[in-house]
Amino acid sequence: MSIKTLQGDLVVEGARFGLVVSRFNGFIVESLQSGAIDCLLRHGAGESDIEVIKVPGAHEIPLVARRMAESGRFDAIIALGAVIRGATPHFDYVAGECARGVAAVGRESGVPVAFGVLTVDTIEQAVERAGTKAGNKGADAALTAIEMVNLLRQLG
Ligand code: INI
Repeated sequence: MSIKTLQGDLVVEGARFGLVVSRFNGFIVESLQSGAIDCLLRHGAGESDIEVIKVPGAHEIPLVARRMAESGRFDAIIALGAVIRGATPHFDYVAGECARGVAAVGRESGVPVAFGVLTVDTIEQAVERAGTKAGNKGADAALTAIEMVNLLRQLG
C-alpha cells in the first residue's frame, strides 16, 4: 500500500518567526518565551530570524498578531501568554477572545499562528506548563510553528 502523506519537518531553514508575547503574568510568560526561542534555535532557526513583540496582556495578542501577519515579514507567528482564572468571569472573556482572535488571524491571513497561550485555573497549573512537569507550552508552540511553515512550503 502506498498512501501519499504530507507532513512538515521539524527542522527549519530560512524562515522568520514573530513572537507576540504578553507581559501579564510575566513570570510565567518569560519561561514560555525562553522555551520557544530555545526550541526555534535548536531546530534550525538563527537569532536574526526571530523577533519578539511585547503586548500588555492576552487580550491585545490578536490585534498585534494580525498586524504582524499582514506585514509579510513573518513565515509564522507564535502567540505566548498566560490567562489564569480569578474570582470573576474576566478569565472567560480574555481567554476566549484571545483564542478566537488568534485562530481567526491564522485562517484569514494564511500565516500560521501557533497558540502558546496558557488558559489555566491556577498558578500551579501555569507553572507546570511553563517548563516544569507538564513541559513547556512555549516550546510546543514553536515546534508547531516550524512544522506548519514546512507543511505550507510543501503545499505551495
Ligand atoms: N491578561 C492576561 O494575559 N492574563 C490574565 O490572566 C489576565 N487577567 O486575568 O486579567 C489578563 N488581563 C488583562 C487583559 O489581557 C488586557 O491586557 C486588559 O484587559 C487591557 O485590555
